[in-house]
Amino acid sequence: MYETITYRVENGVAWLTLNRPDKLNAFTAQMHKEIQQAIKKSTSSDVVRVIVITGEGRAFCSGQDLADVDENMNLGQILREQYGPTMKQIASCEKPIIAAVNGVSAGAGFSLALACDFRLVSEKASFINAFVNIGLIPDSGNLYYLSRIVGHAKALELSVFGEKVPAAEAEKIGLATKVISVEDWNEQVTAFAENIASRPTKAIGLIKRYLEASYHLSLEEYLKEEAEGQRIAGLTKDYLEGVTAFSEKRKPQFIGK
Ligand code: T3D
Repeated sequence: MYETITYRVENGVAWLTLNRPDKLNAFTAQMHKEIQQAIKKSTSSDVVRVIVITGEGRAFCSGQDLADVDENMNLGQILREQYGPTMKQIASCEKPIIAAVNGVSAGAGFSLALACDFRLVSEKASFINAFVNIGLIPDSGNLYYLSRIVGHAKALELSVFGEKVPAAEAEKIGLATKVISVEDWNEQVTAFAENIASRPTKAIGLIKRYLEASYHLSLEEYLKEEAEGQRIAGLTKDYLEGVTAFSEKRKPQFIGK
């Protein structure tokens, strides 16, 4: 069904793997379509409670396939028609999304990792804000997320120099949620994803929504929105289970509804 990604669901986790290893999983128009389809499918699924995006082979994603640029399109059009919709879909997805950064993550591949909610980083992975190395500006929401994650000064430095940030440095500056050794990679990524899948999915979606909203609203507007969010969370089965489990002094069994 897919040409440029693979997709499978196991134990509440949707595994979306970018699958163009010969090109270090560079983005093509087709890959954007397939990522968008897979996220849409995961969002509407009753069983998926977390999405993991990772890469096949030695890379996470090397950004735009530099051989797949249609010369009749300007770069703004490519961003508007391909990257923008992918990034917006990740941002608005009310299920948590983990970037399992298995190898190099460059250009828009870096932006993809930044747009996700968590970044699990292999000790052999690295990040490169490569845009400037070919005379472009960081795109696909890169500066928007990068400055929020590492701060203005570091975001500027990484973007102007376009140098490799190894995993250990990524952890130090807050880019990596966690750095994982190569030997423990599969086991620890799966354990992290399944841990998140066992949490109250609706509440996590609302946390994502309101954290993002907090950047754009006045406190007054925000508190109004937040009250609506809590009203919705208070109607979930997981809220009832959380409160019941607390009073019964046991661990809650959340079902994501
Ligand atoms: O449409 C638009 O342009 C607007 C949107 C822009 C968004 C962007 O993402 S712009 C930034 C695009 N990405 C880059 O500039 C990164 C290019 N790649 C690299 O700098 C390096 O490949 C890496 C640092 C990522 C990895 O280096 P290394 O030495 O480990 O691997 P390599 O030998 O350079 O690459 C291995 C193969 O993958 C090679 O193919 P070959 O020679 O074995 O047939 C290389 O050409 C291919 N490859 C790597 N990145 C891309 C790519 N092919 C197409 N597009 C790529 N982005």
